Order: sequence, then C-alpha cells, then structure tokens
Amino acid sequence: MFDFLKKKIKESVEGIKKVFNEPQKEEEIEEKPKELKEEQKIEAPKEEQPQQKEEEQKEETKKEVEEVEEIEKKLEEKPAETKKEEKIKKIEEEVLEEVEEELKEEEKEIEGESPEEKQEEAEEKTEEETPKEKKEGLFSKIFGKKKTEGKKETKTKKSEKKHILPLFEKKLSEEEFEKFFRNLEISFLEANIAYEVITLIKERLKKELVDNPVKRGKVEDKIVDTIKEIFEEILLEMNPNELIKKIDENKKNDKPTKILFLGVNGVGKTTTLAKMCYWLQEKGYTSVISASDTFRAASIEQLEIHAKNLGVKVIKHQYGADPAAVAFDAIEYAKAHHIDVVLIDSAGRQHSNTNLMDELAKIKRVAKPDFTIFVADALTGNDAVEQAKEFGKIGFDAIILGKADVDQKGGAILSVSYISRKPIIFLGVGQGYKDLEPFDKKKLISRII
Ligand SMILES: Nc1nc2c(ncn2[C@@H]2O[C@H](COP(=O)(O)OP(=O)(O)O)[C@@H](O)[C@H]2O)c(=O)[nH]1
Ligand SMILES: [Mg+2]
Repeated sequence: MFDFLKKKIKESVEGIKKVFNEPQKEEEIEEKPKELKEEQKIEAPKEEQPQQKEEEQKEETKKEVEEVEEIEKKLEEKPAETKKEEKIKKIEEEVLEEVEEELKEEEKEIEGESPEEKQEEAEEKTEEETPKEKKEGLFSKIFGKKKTEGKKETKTKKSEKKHILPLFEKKLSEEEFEKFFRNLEISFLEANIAYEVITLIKERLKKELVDNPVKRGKVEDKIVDTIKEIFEEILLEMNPNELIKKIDENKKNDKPTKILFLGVNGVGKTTTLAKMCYWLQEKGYTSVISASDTFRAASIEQLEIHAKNLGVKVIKHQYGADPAAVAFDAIEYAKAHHIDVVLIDSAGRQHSNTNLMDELAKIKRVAKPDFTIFVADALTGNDAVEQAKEFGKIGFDAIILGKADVDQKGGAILSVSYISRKPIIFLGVGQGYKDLEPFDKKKLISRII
C-alpha cells in the first residue's frame, strides 16, 4: 500500500532539494576566488586614524555584502548541471562547514574577551597572518579578504553574520514553488487524491515555503513535516471501541445493535459484513445477518455461505422482495433471540440511481440503524470520494475502505474522510475473515511519508 505515493513524494522532495541546494557553477566558484586573491595582494593592513578606519571598514562591509548577494543571486538563477551535482554538493558542504566553524569561533571569542583584549589580539593577528600562509579552503577563497585582513574585523563585526547566513537559507519564490508543486500535484492526481485535498496541501505548503527562509539542508524536513501534519488533519478515524460501547449500552437495555452496510456494487459490502461478523464473534458478541440485497443474483447464496462458515443465522426473503421488510424481520429475530447485533446487507447501487437510493433511505427509516457504514473500494480512487458524497445524502456514520491490501495509490483513503467529514473505522485488507484492520492513521501516515 502507498508504494506509489511514497515514491512520488520522495521524488518531488528530491527535486526541490536540488533547487534549494543549487550551488554555483564550477567555473564561477573557481573564478571568483581569483578576483578576490588579486584584491588580497593589493590590500595590506595599514595604520590608520580610527575615524578613517571605521569609514573604510563600513565601505568594505558594504562591498562584501554586495558580493555575497551577488553569489546568492547566482545560486538562485543558475541550475546545477546534473553531472557536476555530486562534486558541487561536496564543495557546498565544505563551505557550510567552514562557515559554521568560523562563526562558532568568532562567537566564542566575542563573548569571552573584553573589548581591549579583542582589539589587541586582533591587531596582533593582523600582523601575524599573511594571505599566503593561511590555509586556503573554499571559504577562504570566496571570503578570503575577511580572513586575511585579520580577525579584528570579523570579530568586531558580529552583525556581518546576517549577511553570510542567507547563503545557507533560501526563500522560495512563488514561481519556484509553483514549479515544484506542479510535480507533486501530478503525482497526487495520479495517486487519485481528491482535488480538494491537493488544494489544501498546496495552500499549506505555500504558506510554509514561499517567502519564509528555510535552511538549505532542512527543506526536506519542512515539506515532509507539513505534508504529515495535513494528513493527520484530514484523516478522521473512529475507534472500533465506539461500536463496542454502543453494543454494550444496547445490551444493557436488551436491545440489538443494528449496523447497515451501504455502497455501490462490488466494493466489498457483503465480504466486509462477514468480516465484521467474525470480528464481533472474536469479541464475544452474537449476530444475525439480514439478506437485504434482494436485487443482485446470488447475493443471498453468497451470504448463506458466509453465515454457514461463521455459524450465524441469515434472515432472507425472495429475490425482488422489499429489503426494508427483510431488515425488519431480522431485527425482530434478534430481539426474540437476544442477539447482540443485526448486520444488514444491501444491494449495491449506483449512486446516480435515484430509485435505488430511495429504497436505501427506506431501509434506513425502517431499520433505524445505530451505525450506518459506507463501504468503498480503495482501488476506485476518486470515484470512492464521489460515491461518499452521494451516499452522504442518505447519511452514514463511518467508512470502511476495502481492498486496501491491493491498493497501491492510497488516494481514496487519503481523501474520503476529508471530503465526507466522516471517520474511517476499518480497512479491508484481504478476502479472509480476519482481514479487517482497525484504522490507525498514525500507522498509515508512517507508511506513506
Ligand atoms: N483483496 C481484497 N478483496 C476484497 C476485499 N473486500 C472484498 N473483496 C473482494 O471484492 C469482491 C466483491 O466483494 P462483495 O463483498 O461481493 O462486494 P459487494 O457487491 O459490495 O457486496 C469479492 O471478490 C471480494 O472477495 C478486500 O479487503 N481485499
Ligand atoms: Mg453484496
């Protein structure tokens, strides 16, 4: 389950990671330091008046900021060439490490020394260090001027960090976001996630990513966390214990609990009913089955086979009989025999068939079920969502999604409760009686992302 979606989300996130980590092209990385080296040679630390010095320092800071902005701009504009990606990534990591180390050092020094000490030490270092002696890592190539001009400047200008750090953060432009989301959107659509859900994910991700600086290494976490949060919100779950509570409550009043199953043809209503019968037996409850699908050929026989296997009674009429009347009889039987639960099957009907939908409404009126469960086939994707909308007009309390075991996409599961605002209570995960799994959204989300 969810293999498709898992793969697609991963691919899209990899794509955006590339945008976030887009480094300079190799030539630029090599060219820039050359220019800077030239400047290093010309500029040597001089003795100056404090006023003059301050002015010059300001000027240099401005220049450096412009350079950093220039580099940033290039980072945003120029896409990485695929074959160079690995190499460039390595270079970028190197730069990041150096900056972090550098900043840590500065911070320590700034915090640990008195202003006089700082001044003295900075001046000493200025004299000691010459550009050629210094190890020329990539950082020193790009920002070489700062290093070689002595720690005095880097130390005293704590505010400069602000200008260095943006290199390692990125704000996505609206255009970049749209480009990234387009891929994700196609994948979501392919996974049969409802459009309303996709729109919600888009709005939320946009809020998180556009115009919000995100650390370059953290973009994946940000996207994954946001998508997880949305899934948590949109997936509604019902604990099957609520069903048990209701049965116990009714039992105290010597009343059977009535559960009606509805949904279109072939989604797995009858099979799900049989699984539920088994689940209840396991919990120590008795049931009777109402063969209220009097429409579909062999539907009664199908139920009788399940009932025989499970050792329960089926209440049936002739084919073509009123399904509400069958349900009524089954309820009477349960009352007379102190049976805990009445499981009412129904004919699969197309949600667009008004007559059959009216018939269903009648079963509901007559049987007054404690729980109406809408059964959908996870494989039908968006169609399951459309069906949920239509069956929502009849009214249901919870959803069981069958065939989750063979569903690779997961779109129906992710969409149906959000659109219908009704919780999922079980997933059908196979054709055996035991293949009914209480819905656990945390577990499900962990399978996707
Ligand atoms: N793999 C799988 N098949 C299922 C599941 N639930 C039902 N089916 C199959 O779906 C088909 C239709 O089921 P049925 O209960 O007759 O659907 P109904 O027309 O809605 O009553 C049958 O072949 C079932 O065995 C499930 O959770 N997993
Ligand atoms: Mg059936």
